[in-house]
Amino acid sequence: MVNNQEVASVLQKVRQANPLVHNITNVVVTNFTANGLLALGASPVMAYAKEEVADMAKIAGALVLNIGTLNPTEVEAMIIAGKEANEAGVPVIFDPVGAGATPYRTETARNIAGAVQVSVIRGNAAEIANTIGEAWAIKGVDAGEGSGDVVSLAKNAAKRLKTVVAITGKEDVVTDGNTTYIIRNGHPILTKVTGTGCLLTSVIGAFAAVERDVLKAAAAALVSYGVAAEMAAKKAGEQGPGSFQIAFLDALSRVGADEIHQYGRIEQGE
Ligand code: ATP
Ligand code: TZP
Ligand code: MG
Ligand code: MG
Repeated sequence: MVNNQEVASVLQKVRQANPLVHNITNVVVTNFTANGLLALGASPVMAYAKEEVADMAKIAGALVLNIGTLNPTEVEAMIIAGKEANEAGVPVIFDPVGAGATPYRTETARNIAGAVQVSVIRGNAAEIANTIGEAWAIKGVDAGEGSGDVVSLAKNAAKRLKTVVAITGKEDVVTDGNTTYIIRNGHPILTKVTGTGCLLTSVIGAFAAVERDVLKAAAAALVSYGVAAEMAAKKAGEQGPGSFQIAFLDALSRVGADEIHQYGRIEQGE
């Protein structure tokens, strides 16, 4: 059972180990992702060329693949990096941004999930559903509401892909197909800043780099991230998304055991 104590301990391990996180991500979120990882206490690197991704992936603590602004050259590099990470035992975290929005994205998400053994896949409900070949309207009204269907979707995806699945939204669900956690942290203003999902995927990478129990790592990342967002919203949420974004980077660098114990809301699901 992952509780706040364990969350705080994995967070502390991230800060102590300063893990190298290799990101192949989208052009929208690159700077925010690097700054977010630095604030948290990880060491980000972005490397995209197919000539170097294998060498970078194998020395990293985690590899993050994000198809937000995909193109064929980048997808090729992602698969090269992913296979090398698998060889080297480096956890691969996958964010199938926009799967279901266009056939190319959907097909690419499925291809990556098939070619690379992914440790954690994180997305909204529609992205996860479309990655496993289930129809789920992207931005469908059901996607972010309740947790019943989302829990079965997450478990189903975890079993199909043999991986840990994190579906985020108002509530986050994370499961390995057998054990499931529901996390009720975060703040709606996160949806007004682009890249907060993408940065979260990379933060899961930082946690997976220091904790071999991937489900525990992902759950700890979700709680820590959500609590940091609450701290930032309290401080600057009233001023708007711009001030919140800056306050959020600060909060990622400050969130610690005290705040996790006070605000962490993780419980085991069915
Ligand atoms: P989407 O494209 O659906 O917005 P995303 O990739 O941006 O997806 P989110 O699901 O928005 O990712 O998750 C990013 C962070 O925002 C997570 O920590 C999640 O818990 C949080 N979050 C999203 N919506 C809410 C909400 N309504 N209330 C609280 N936290 C939220
Ligand atoms: N367009 C392509 S990728 C991207 C946009 C706006 C960023 C998406 O970031 P997130 O974290 O899913 O909100
Ligand atoms: Mg969002
Ligand atoms: Mg996203």
